[in-house]
Amino acid sequence: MADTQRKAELVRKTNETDIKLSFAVDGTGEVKLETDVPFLNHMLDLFAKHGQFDLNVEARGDIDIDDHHTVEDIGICLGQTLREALGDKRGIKRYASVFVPMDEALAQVIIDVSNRPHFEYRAEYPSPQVGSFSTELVHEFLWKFALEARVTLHVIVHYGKNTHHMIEAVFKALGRAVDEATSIDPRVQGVPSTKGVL
Ligand SMILES: [Mn+2]
Repeated sequence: MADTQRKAELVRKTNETDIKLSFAVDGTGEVKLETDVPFLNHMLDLFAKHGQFDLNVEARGDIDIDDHHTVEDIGICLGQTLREALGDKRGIKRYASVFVPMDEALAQVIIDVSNRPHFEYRAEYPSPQVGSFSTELVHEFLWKFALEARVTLHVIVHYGKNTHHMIEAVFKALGRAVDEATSIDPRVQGVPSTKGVL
């Protein structure tokens, strides 16, 4: 698999953040996360472990303001590396719909690796914060990821009581959905689109 492993890396530096990120779709869940946002580290760890991705993120950001730019820009970088890693998308399944429970919480992620960026989000959390992390940043991360990966992404949190659990279920479901949609289906000849291109 070593020669054909689908992976990408990038360095992105702005006045707000400084990010180095490498992402392997065909990984084994090997994760190294050094960002200034501990809750996001926890969520990215779940995403990569449950998607069997390799993910290495080094991110410094202007968290003296708040976590917003750092979370947003990591979403951008992850989306860009996913898109680059997939190349012409030959042979992929393209679609996935995944439910993941986390105790009392249930999340669903539906993805189409479509080259058509679109994001739908239905989630209402009982708490606006998890520790020092603002739950509104989950939306920020996911929609920038969808935009840059150029995927159609629908994220629904059906129910839950514990905000930490609800967001965990989202990131686990995202990992499993990206894994399934990007997996190679031997029945797929070429690119899975009637247009012939994705
Ligand atoms: Mn947890």
